[in-house]
Amino acid sequence: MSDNVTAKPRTKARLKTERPRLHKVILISDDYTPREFVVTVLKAEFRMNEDQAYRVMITAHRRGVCVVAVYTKDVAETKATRATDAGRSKGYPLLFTTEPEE
Ligand code: TYC
Repeated sequence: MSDNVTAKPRTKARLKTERPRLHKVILISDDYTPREFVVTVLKAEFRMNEDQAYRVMITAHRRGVCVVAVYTKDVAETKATRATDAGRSKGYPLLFTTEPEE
C-alpha cells in the first residue's frame, strides 16, 4: 500500500479504439446427421442460401470441421447453441462450437 502512493497515474492515451474480437462458429461433422438436415439448419440459423449451405456442409463432411461464419462473442454463442439444439430436437448429434479469432 504505502509503496504505491508515489505511483504516477497512467496517462498514456490509446491511439486506436480496438474492435472487439470476433468469434468463429465451427461446424463439426458426425456420421449420423443427414446432409440435408445440416443444410437446412445452416440456411435457417446462418441465413445462407442453398449453395453456401451445401458448401459448408460438404467441407465439414470431408475435412471434419468447417468455419461457418464469424460474429461477436454473444451472437456466435447464441447461434451455435440454437443450431446445435435444432439437431438435438431431432435426436441428431449435430454440433456447432465457437472459438475466438486470432
Ligand atoms: N457426415 C454426415 C453424413 O454423411 C453429414 C454431415 C455433414 C453431418 C456435416 C454433420 O457437420 C456435419 N450423413
